[in-house]
Amino acid sequence: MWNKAVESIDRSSLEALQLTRLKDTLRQVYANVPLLRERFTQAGMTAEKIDAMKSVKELASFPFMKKSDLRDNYPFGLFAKPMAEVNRLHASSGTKGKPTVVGYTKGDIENWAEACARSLACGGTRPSDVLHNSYGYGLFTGGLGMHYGAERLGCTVVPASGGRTQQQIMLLQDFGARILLSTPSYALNMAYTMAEMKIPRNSINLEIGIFGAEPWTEEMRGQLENLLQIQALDIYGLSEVMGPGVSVECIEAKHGLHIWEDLFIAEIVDPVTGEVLPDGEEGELVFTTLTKEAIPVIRYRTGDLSTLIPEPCLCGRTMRRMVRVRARLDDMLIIRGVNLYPSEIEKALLSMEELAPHYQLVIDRRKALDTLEIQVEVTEALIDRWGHFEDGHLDMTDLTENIQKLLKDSLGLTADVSLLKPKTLARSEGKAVRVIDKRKET
Ligand code: DLL
Repeated sequence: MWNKAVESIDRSSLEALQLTRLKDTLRQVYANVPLLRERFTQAGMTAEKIDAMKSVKELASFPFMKKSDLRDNYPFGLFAKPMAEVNRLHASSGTKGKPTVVGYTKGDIENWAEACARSLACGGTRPSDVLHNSYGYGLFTGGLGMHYGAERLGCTVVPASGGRTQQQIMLLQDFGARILLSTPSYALNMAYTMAEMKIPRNSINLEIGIFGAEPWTEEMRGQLENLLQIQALDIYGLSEVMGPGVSVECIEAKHGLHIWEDLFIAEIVDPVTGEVLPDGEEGELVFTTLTKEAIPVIRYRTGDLSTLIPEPCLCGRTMRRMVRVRARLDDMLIIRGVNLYPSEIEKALLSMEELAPHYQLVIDRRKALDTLEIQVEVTEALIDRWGHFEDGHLDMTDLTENIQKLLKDSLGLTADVSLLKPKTLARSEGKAVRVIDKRKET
């Protein structure tokens, strides 16, 4: 463990630490962020009540924050520190309008590096490792956030960022990285590019991939572990709360992501009513930051679906875990009355050996009904076995019907399926675009 005293802290000491830090954060926000002071006051939360708080559970009486609060107060309206103390800005580009902007003081950058160093170590990274960082460098928090963490841990960092995949593979061979950081979809792109370049596996030294920044499934983990012959671990975070390093799987158990609860309080709430749900129930993840100075967030609704796991982990860390994020609430599809998330379709598609893990979901509207077309590539092996697409030799009717039957049986979903030749769909260089919603284009 990178910081054993904290990572294996007993729960009552942790709660005492959380309470002290929570009260400090609430006081800072109350004093310096007019919008939140007004909301606290409306909810009956005065400075005296904050001082008198006896348990972190009392956090449940505070109002939520949402992404729209950051957008509506663009760019710096929710900052709790003057710009002279803000050392760095990051932003995440939303699909519409202005991005959400976050700021970091010197202290925030220190704590973030600490959380990322801890996360990397938790995922099996050692100080002596060469670490290849393919998260994008720039306004996105992935590249720089993990970079500082890896340097803090003592690694030799290769700041590759996304793109120029063939060159990245050459660097993997030449510099001998043991650790790869990237989105799962970019790791998949790298794996396929390596196969196309006929790179022998023993010419690269990779052993571990720490993947996140987008939803992915256990089935995708299986694919990545097979293709790259590595252990693939899940890391989670979001810029509004800090960036990468909010939670991560441990290499020992690879089951649930440890949340750094000395830095963040996690709650799971009912997405509709906002009611706090008990551990073990699935709902929307909500985070409160405990050390952030430039832009602390109180009960920030992530829009991500997960479940908290309270049971102790075999790795010895006492911090609660969260189940891998199943989906973003915003990504829910409603197709002819069936509600489902892209990850459920991914799971079904990846269970068929004839299909490659490259797919896209196209949603449209015909005669007032939403339709879904699943475009998915078949494997090279299938083409080799059966002949060529272009020659019209390949009769895919059976396969298409099998996929449709699987989707109907497992998800109750009726969808059009288009089988594509290998390498038809654009490959991801960062966060994959899985859903094309044509309804929004008109
Ligand atoms: O994606 C931070 C990050 C960078 C995390 C690198 C992990 C690794 P944002 O761009 O603000 O920040 O996007 C945050 O991405 O609310 C989730 O919906 C999604 N997300 C992040 N990590 C995971 C994950 C970064 N491991 C949004 N599994 C979050 C599923 C994830 N979804």
